[in-house]
Amino acid sequence: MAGIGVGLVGYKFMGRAHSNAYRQLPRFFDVDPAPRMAAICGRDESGVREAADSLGWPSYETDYRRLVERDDVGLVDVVTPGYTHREIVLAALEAGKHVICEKPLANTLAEAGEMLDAARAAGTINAVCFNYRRAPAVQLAKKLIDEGRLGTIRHWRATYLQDFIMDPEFPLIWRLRKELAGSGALGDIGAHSVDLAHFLVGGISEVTGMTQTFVKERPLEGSDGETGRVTGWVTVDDAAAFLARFENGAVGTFEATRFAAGRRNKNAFEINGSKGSVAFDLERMNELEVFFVDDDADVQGFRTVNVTEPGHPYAGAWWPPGHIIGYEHTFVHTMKDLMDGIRAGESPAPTFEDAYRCQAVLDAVERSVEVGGWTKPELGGI
Ligand code: SOE
Repeated sequence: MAGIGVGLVGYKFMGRAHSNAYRQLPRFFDVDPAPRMAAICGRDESGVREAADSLGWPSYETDYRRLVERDDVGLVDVVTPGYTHREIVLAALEAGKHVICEKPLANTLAEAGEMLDAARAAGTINAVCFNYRRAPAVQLAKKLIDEGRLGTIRHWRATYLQDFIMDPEFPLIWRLRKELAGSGALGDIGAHSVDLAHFLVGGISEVTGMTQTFVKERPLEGSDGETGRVTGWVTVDDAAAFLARFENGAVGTFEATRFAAGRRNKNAFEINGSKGSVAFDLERMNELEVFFVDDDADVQGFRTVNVTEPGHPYAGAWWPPGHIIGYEHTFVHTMKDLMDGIRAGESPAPTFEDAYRCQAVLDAVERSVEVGGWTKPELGGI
C-alpha cells in the first residue's frame, strides 16, 4: 500500500483532532490509500515543533507555501482560523494537492465561491470537515429518512448550544472578531446545524433570522492586572436564531448560542415526518431516539437505539455492541471517507460545493438580520 502523504496546516484543537484521526484510521479501517503523516505546519516554530513531537508528525514547516510544495505531501488538511482558509486552500489546489478544510469553508460567500471555482479547476479531491455527519447515529437517521421510514419530512428543529464565553472576562479570542472568524455562534456552530439539515432534510430555500451580542466589550488576550487591562469590541454574534423553509416543503428552526449555561456542546436536532420522528443529541451521541407512528398503540413511544451494532454505519470497525465511541471517532470516519474518495476519484460529501451551499445559508441569515424579513440563499456561484 503506497499511502498518501498528509500535510496538516494548524495544530491547536482541530490539529489534535485531525492528527489523532490519521493515527487511528489505518488501525481500525482497511483503507487504501492509508494516510502517512508527512508534516505539520504553523507559524510559531517552537509551538509547531512541540506539536509535531506530541501529535506524531515526523517533520514540520513554518510556512504553508513550503508545505504545499512538498513532494511527500499529496493531501493538504487546513485546520487554521477561518480568515486564513482561502489563501492556504488556493495555494494547495494550485500545487495540485487534494484538500480537506475545516468548517466553515470561508468567512464570506465570495471567498467560498472563489475556493469552489479553484477546486473545480484543480480537479483534485476536495472535502470540508463537517464531522458530525459521521456520527453513526446521524448516519442511521439518514438511512431511515432515505428508506422512507419517517415518511414526508415536515419539521427540522436544531439547537447547537455552548456556554464557553459566558464570563464577561473571557478574552477577545479570534472567534469573537468578525475579520478573523466571519461570524460568531452562527458560523462556528450554527454552520454544523445547517450542514446536518442539508444532509438529512435537503436544500433550504429561504430564511429569516436574528442575532444578539450580549457582551460587547472584552479584555484583549494577554491583558491582565499586571500588564494593564485593555479591552476591545466583540464584532460577532453571541447567539443566532432563524426560521427556514426547505425546498421540499419542510419547515425548520435553528438556534446557535454560546450563552446556554450548562450546555457545553449540545448539538441536537429533531426531525418529524408523516410516519415518525428521530432525535439526536451529540452529548449522548451513541443514541438515536426513534418513533414510528405505525407501532402498536399500546407500546407506542420513542425508543432509544444504541447505535453500536456491527451493522450500524462505521460501528463494526470499533468495539463489540454497546461499547460506545466518542467525539474523536467522527474525525476518523471523516478521514476514512476521504481516503475512499481519493481511491475512487470522487470528492466525498460534504464537498466544497456542499460547504458553499452552507455558506450561502449563513450569508442569507446575515442579510436577513441586516434588512429584516425573509432572504434567499444566493446559489449563483454554483
Ligand atoms: C467551538 O465552538 C467548537 O470547537 C467549534 O469550532 C467546532 O466546530 C464544534 O464542533 C465544537 O465547538
